[in-house]
Amino acid sequence: MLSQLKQTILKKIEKAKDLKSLEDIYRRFLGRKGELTGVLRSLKDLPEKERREKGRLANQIKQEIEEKLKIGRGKFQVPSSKFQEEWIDITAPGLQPTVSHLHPITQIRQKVEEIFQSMGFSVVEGPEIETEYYNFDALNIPKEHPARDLWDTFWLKRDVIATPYLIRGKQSSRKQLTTGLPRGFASRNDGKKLLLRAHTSPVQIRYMETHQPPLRIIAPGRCFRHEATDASHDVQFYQVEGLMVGKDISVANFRGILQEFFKRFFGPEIKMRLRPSYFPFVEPGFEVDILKNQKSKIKNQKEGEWLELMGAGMVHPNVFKAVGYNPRDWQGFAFGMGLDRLAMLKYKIEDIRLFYSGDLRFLKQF
Ligand code: FA5
Repeated sequence: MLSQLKQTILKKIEKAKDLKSLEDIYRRFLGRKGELTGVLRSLKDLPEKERREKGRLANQIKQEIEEKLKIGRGKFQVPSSKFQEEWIDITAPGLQPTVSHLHPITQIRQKVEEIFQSMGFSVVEGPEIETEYYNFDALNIPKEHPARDLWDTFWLKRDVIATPYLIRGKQSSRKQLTTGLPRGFASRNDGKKLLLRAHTSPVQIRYMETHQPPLRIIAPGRCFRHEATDASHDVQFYQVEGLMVGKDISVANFRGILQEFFKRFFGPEIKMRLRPSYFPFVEPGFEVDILKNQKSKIKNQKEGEWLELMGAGMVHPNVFKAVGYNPRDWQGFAFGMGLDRLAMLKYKIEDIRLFYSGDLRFLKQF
């Protein structure tokens, strides 16, 4: 009778489809009023010999059934992998959040600012949306001047300048130049056409209009040009304008300051050269090239080749006249350095377009 009961229970366990049916089986046979429990309870009324034999058998069956129920429950319970997935070790150390970092061009700009600030230059900023006057006319590039082609840019339809005109002092404390116009508007919108500035040279004009010499500033910022892109040219890029005006500032001062800058930026091995060149807003004008001793990775550039880094020269008398300075009293130098090219030389980057690709595999290397 006992072994029959055992078979019945085992069959039911085998056929059970869920946890609930297993619990029903348990309650029906092993619960307080269960059939097997009843058998076990009735043992006490049997003679001793029979009680011992039946008792052992009934307990064995009980154990076996409990074991099978346990296995059965395991089958229907949530899979263990799911448990592992959802399991949280609250004692584990926290995950380090990903910390973003500055774009390589920003890092280069900060380094450049730091070096020039240590040489007494203030850092100023001008608007990216400029008027034709500041980008061209005031820089001695009147309409129809062929040099306008060199700085072909994007012309705008709307008559709004939304970029704030800021100046930063030696300690990098930002303050806005007093323009007489609400914050965010350039100091002079003379009704001429608007454009995206092709160079940072307009900041020279804006600064000199509101300050008296002697002065030394740098003006980093974004520039735009309507030209075909290649490995060293893009339609947007960064420049740092430099301007130093005084009673007797000469090309020798320019050379000395630049040499010091390059030495601190690249290291003592750096070689630079000045080449005569033409810009309407300087006289004489030159271009500055850099030679790196190390093997260059710039596309199409063989080892030991020069890379043009900046245009420069002595400020043209007409520029001084445009801002109300007497050219007989003052002289100075100005330069416009390509920040992207500086970064390319520093990090040995072969293509300027990588800076603007937004490719994290590239950007995470800096
Ligand atoms: C100028 O823009 C003059 N404003 C520089 C200047 C300032 C001359 C003050 C005299 C006095 P240029 O067009 O050569 O000059 O540009 C200067 C530098 O900007 C170049 O040497 C180069 O490093 C960088 N540059 C110019 N065009 C691009 C471009 N499309 N992509 C990346 N960098 C450029």
